[in-house]
Amino acid sequence: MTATRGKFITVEGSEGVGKSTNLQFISDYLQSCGKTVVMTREPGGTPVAEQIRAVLLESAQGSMTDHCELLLMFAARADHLEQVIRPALERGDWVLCDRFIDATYAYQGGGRGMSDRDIAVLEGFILQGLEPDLTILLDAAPEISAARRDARGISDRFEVEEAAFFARVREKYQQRAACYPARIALIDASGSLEEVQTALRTILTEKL
Ligand code: Z5A
Repeated sequence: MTATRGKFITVEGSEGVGKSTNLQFISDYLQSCGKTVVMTREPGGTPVAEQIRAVLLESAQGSMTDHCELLLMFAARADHLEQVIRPALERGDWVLCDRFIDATYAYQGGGRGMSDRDIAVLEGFILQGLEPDLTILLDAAPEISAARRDARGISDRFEVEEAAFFARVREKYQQRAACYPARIALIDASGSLEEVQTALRTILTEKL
């Protein structure tokens, strides 16, 4: 990375908790501070990674093994990192990504029960030491995020999982926030959008 490397910000949390809504808010805030922002998402962000996303989200439930799912997440991430994230950071742009590596620990690790050690091996191989400068974790009880998701009315292969799956996902996210307090800022996302965005503005001002 060059001395002018941009910053890498990721936004995480359970389904429907408000990531996309707040990603736009963060992007607007950063641009008002004069930053060039590349907004992207995982799985996805390149033509091939978007095709992998479609396989991951639209396949029938039970149609793929947990190992296949994990490797597809990292295959999409490898393409995204090399084609979008690393070049943008090298240019000095700020990359704002809807989900990244913490989602893998939360969903494939917490949700599916795969081992953190196996995920860490793939993380080392594909990320080569790159980590976000800041991760915003939007946290809310599963009932709240499920209600927001249902109001929006779309269900993918993950969203049809049982409540216990999402409880494990949330627990793993919370564990990671406790393990990496300098990088992961946990925001209570159960309040109104205005309350959440006030908290976001405070964190962005403090950290960046
Ligand atoms: N996945 C994985 O398993 N492993 C990985 O490594 C990665 C991903 C990277 C796709 O993610 C799936 O991939 C995901 C995990 C898996 N599946 N699940 N579940 P995704 O990010 O595309 O899918 P998603 O989590 O369902 O995101 P989403 O549908 O875009 O939801 P969101 O971005 O969190 O929420 P939103 O669309 O901004 O808000 C939902 C609604 O709530 C909307 O009407 C808002 O206006 C409303 N909202 C938002 N905030 C508030 C507040 N504060 N109050 C009231 N209403 C609100």
